[in-house]
Amino acid sequence: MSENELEQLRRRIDELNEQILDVISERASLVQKIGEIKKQNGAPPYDPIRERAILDRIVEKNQGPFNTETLQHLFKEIFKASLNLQEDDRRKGLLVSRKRKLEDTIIDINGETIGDGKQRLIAGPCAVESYEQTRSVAEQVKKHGVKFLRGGAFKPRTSPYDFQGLGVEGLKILRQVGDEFQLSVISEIMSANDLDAAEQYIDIIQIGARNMQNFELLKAVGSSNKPVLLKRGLSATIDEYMKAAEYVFTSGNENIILCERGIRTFEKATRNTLDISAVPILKQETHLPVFVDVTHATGRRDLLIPTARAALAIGADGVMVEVHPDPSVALSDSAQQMDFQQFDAFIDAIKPYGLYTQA
Ligand SMILES: [Mn+2]
Repeated sequence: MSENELEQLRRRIDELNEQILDVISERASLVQKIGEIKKQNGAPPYDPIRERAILDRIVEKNQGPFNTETLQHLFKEIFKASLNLQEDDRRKGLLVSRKRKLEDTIIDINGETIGDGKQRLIAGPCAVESYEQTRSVAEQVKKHGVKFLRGGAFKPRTSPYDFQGLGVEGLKILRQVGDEFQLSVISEIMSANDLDAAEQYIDIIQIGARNMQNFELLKAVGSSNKPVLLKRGLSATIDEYMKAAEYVFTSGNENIILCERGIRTFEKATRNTLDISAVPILKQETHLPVFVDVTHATGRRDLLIPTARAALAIGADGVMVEVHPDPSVALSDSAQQMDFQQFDAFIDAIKPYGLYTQA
């Protein structure tokens, strides 16, 4: 074979590569168009029966030199890449996506706003244990110009033998104390059966990490007119988290606050691993406000100040922490709740980092 002939063959290969590029690009555009039509018809992007038929046709037409397996593999890769394009398009299509709404969602709760650039605090005991306990925490929260009081009434506990919360009685206590101190109150529900009571007594309904993919519950709170604070699941990816929020949104409730609360990793130095980069990612990918629950993310009192500062610095719309009059005897999360003195120091330490409070 002469040098000249080799050059010629190589030029031909270059031409063919360009043709292959043109052809697979055209194919990809067609797949995108098909994806659009399927979306309008509510059909799933992946159609295994059609894919099998296409592969069979290719095998039939094959005259070598590739064997069937190699050819099928090559085409499967092209199919996969095209399908990924459709998935990307669908993700951009989520109603919670920034691509669908450029402006930030701002949520008005009794005249206080969340998501408008002011960085807020939600504070309160892990669990509502009694009227006196909740009232004493509310007094501290109020003292610091914080407007949102949290408190668990239905507690999702790892062990069934642990304190399960006061239930509806706890919600009533929160309401009473909230009214007394003009605070908006937030509490978790774990079942759609408790939605009526929640709507009656609280201002923001929390969906906990363990229920992030409880789709029936998401749909139920999606039909409520109360704002929802949706915590990220223990092992949820950002994509899964966004889709969970989409359930609430498409059920009719657009007032959703996202809350990063740490994810499960191999690390044992903290209770969970705070995924701090999730905050700017969620702010970019969605138009929803994003909070950081530093108490559950770390499980460590000594890390509350640095992680809260990090959350504010990275652009979170707010921080959530737990405060208890006497954490050592708290019925839940006693290792990470702050006492009142620690809460004073916490507020002083994070105020210079942008925390918004009212005099
Ligand atoms: Mn807790």
